[in-house]
Amino acid sequence: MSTTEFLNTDPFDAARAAADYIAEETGVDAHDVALVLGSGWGDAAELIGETTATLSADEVPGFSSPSVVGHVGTIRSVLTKEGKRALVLGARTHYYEGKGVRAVVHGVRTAAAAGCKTLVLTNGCGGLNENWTPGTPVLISDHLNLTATSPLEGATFVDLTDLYSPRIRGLAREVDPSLDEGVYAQFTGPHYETPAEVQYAKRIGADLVGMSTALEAIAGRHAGMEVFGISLVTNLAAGISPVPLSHEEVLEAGQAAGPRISRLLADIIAKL
Ligand code: 8IG
Repeated sequence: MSTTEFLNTDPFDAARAAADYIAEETGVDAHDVALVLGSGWGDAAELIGETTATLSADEVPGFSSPSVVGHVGTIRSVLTKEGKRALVLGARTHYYEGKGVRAVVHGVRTAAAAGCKTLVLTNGCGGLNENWTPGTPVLISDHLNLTATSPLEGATFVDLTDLYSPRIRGLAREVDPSLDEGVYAQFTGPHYETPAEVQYAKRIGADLVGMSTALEAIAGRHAGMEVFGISLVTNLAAGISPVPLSHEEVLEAGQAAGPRISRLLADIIAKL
């Protein structure tokens, strides 16, 4: 499906086509839970279960290869110990890629069309709380959509109260009671914020700043899925730390967090 074809197709028909392709190729008629892997979370799905099928994202209708190096462009079907089918989307389309909001939420709509009742959104982001050293996972309690757009079109008045499932956040805290929560602000990117923008975000209630998740969460709620979001703070947001963080430190912190966030994700999914 070309970009033009995709844009001329009803987004839910496009999602149906992708879901049918996934069912055919994985041999799994219906998946239960979808997992979107963001920066730093690429290896975190390894403990969830046994991968039974791996598709290259660009072979699935409406998907395209990720433009960010380090983002994994695969769609996997994973069988958990509990017998649940997880659809692991390693390829997220970001708003800053300029492919439009429909492309951004195509994976989420495909997951819903594939039968998923639960949507787990992960991301790497900047933190506004100085206690959150790079490598700290934080539960998303709510969001500020600063993209000035919506994945919903027309008079689609969807309620977003409790968008980030209090039930699943509770399960996550059963796994790790030390987990903090925060409000995630989605900026469009691809540039990072200025220190003034970070202060603005702080004053309007943000704890985390990133370039994904909010639009996907809205589409997930609209599609009827229970949404869970978890961020990996990979850096302090611009101007929060007196010393500019070195990219090396950030990568190291992300690496060091690997085993913890992998275990965490697998344990949360086991409890769903
Ligand atoms: I990793 O500091 C990562 N992604 N907007 N700001 C925004 N996105 C991010 C940041 C950050 N760090």
